[in-house]
Amino acid sequence: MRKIYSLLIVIFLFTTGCGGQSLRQEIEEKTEEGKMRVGFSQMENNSPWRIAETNSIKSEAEKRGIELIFMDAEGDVEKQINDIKYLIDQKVDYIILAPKLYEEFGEALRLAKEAKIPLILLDRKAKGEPGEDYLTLIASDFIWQGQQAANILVEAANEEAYIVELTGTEGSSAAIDRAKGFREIIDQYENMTIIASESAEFNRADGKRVMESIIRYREKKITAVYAHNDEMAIGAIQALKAAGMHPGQDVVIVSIDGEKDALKAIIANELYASIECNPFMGPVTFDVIERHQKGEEIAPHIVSEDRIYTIENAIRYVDSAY
Ligand code: GYE
Repeated sequence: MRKIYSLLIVIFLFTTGCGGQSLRQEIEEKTEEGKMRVGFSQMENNSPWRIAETNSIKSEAEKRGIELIFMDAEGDVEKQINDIKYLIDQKVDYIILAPKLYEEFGEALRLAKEAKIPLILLDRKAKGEPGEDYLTLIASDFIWQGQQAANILVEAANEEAYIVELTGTEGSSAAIDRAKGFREIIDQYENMTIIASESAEFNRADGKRVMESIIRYREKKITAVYAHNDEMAIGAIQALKAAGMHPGQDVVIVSIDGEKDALKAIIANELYASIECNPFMGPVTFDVIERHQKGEEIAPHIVSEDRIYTIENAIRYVDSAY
């Protein structure tokens, strides 16, 4: 009997054209009957940062009694698009999407919207309008991170450096904006020169490999490295050491994330600083979902607050880092 009533309410709301309200009502009906179901499409799950983020989402869902359908695209954008289609077919109540690239998710966003499934972009941007093509973006401010990395490097290098930039995945919003923010500052200094800029895919093995090849073919002395994440910086440190250089002494290195190995490298005086990129986004993400269910207004971009790790504070945070 209750089911019939629920159905009648939903039909009533649809026919009276309550728009966004009817969708929310429908979700409430569903949750009343059973658990809410949320799909999470993760781009890959193979680095400390990604694993920390995945675990944060999973444990928060569990804590709140929400069923989570987890999809790992294993770095494959085609698979990630299919994963989203699968979640839409599963008629989940919400989709959380950590998109690998910026440009390629237009169709997926459109399909979720057509299916009236609110979609939250997590940690990276995908092209589209918040509130229109997706509900909101929950992520760090990558431009700010790039600017901070540059400011720190300028100071540490006394406004003069030959910089190697190890960029993240080409076409990802994290790589695009971290490069942009960095240049906004670096370009103001005549003697801060980027001598090489190459992608190392946000991972340690490529960081090492790419750094090795840059060292081999360099024309100028390398005095600084800016890596778009810690994993690549750690790979670069290994390559520099293998080539007889002394990271922390003759090469200043700055990166982004704040993972445990990076804090250890700061304490070892090999990494100069790491700009935090907080991966623990479970609580804020499910708060957004709960607030949205209550009909509250959701801001288009929810920005994580990130700190800066240096020798001043790394010891304090290393044990609790991921
Ligand atoms: O910094 C990096 C990861 O998109 C914020 O992606 C994320 C970045 C993070 O692979 O380590």
